Amino acid sequence: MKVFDTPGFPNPLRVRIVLAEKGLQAAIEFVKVDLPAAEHKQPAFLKINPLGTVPVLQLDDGTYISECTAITEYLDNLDGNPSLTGKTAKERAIVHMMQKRAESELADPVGFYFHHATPGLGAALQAYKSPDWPGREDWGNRQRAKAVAGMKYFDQVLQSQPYVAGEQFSMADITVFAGLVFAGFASIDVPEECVALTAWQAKVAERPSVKNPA
Ligand code: GTS
Repeated sequence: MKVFDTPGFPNPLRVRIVLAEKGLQAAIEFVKVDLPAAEHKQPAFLKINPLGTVPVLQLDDGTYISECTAITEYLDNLDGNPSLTGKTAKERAIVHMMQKRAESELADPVGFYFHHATPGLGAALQAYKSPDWPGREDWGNRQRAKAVAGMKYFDQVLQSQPYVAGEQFSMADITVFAGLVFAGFASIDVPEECVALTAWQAKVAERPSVKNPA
């Protein structure tokens, strides 16, 4: 299998943590995509993912799978022993619920803020990400506030359970963790009062898959 991505970037990190969690590092050939140069917005890449985002997984039969959630589902179920996406119907529902919240309330708003209210990754990419429009920066700054509210929400969740979706580490933890990595990159601090979130972040950072992602 191949993964098209940009090492060190937050969504690629999500899949690289999954690969390490599942012990699949050796099964993957990585193909580097030059994100700041907007390589992922050019026709060659749009053929493999029309939405122009990384990461993308290519299966050995040539099938392309984009979206971290879908890639994680595939990789987690390859061995018939899903450990990151839930086993029972209830577990799967809760993991997916929290995973969606991790994207919509934290990771996505951080990205929107970064690309709309800051210089982002420079001119080549910003031309695709955030062409000028009235109110763009104001909207971006409101996304920053949304991301901080998301941090407070996850802090509240983690006050009463060890992981984002309950008792076990899951795909939802990986998404919140990557969202916080992105927030750090975008200089959005975790509020000091979010003690549970900060403690959880330190605990997750110690996982072998997070210390040594694929
Ligand atoms: N929902 C997508 C997923 O789950 O894969 C989001 C992927 C995404 O936004 N990836 C970013 C990207 O390709 C890379 S990163 O910033 O997360 O590292 N952005 C490029 C773009 O132009 O949207």
